[in-house]
Amino acid sequence: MTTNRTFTMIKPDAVENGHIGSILEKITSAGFKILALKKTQLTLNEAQAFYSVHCERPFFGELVKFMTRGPIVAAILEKDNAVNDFRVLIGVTNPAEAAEGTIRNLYAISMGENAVHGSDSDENAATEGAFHFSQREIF
Ligand code: IDP
Ligand code: MG
Repeated sequence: MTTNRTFTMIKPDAVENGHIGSILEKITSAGFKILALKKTQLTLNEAQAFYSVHCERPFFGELVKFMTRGPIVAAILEKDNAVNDFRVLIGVTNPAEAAEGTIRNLYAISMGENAVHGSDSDENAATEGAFHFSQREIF
């Protein structure tokens, strides 16, 4: 089943560098509707839980430290084919290889500090959205 929803975070690097507005503009211009939106900051435990699939990877410690160092903006987005279309809009993980005009190409700094998160499946989009938002925060 496809939900037509995905989940994103504007990561601490992009928030620090003043890119919240530009990134939200790219997202809505690409046809995504914002169903839920908040600025928040992950605790260490929350970041470890959110990224638990990566816990064996060598960059896990660095990732958790980065993701907790400052506020993020979390959002649930809706569009036909949301998960795949959003991955195209943000570009690949390494901004040096991200296609021209993608959010990571425009705003990311490095493989780790890559401006935005995008869910990789409908199932993870639902789990990640529920991690950050209660039902009464989704419209
Ligand atoms: P994705 O965000 O494009 O789906 P994943 O492989 O799921 O990429 O990795 C999750 C996050 O972990 C990345 O967005 C990035 O912030 C970080 N990351 C991935 N690979 C590396 C790395 O080799 N060094 C440092 N950080 C990394
Ligand atoms: Mg991923």
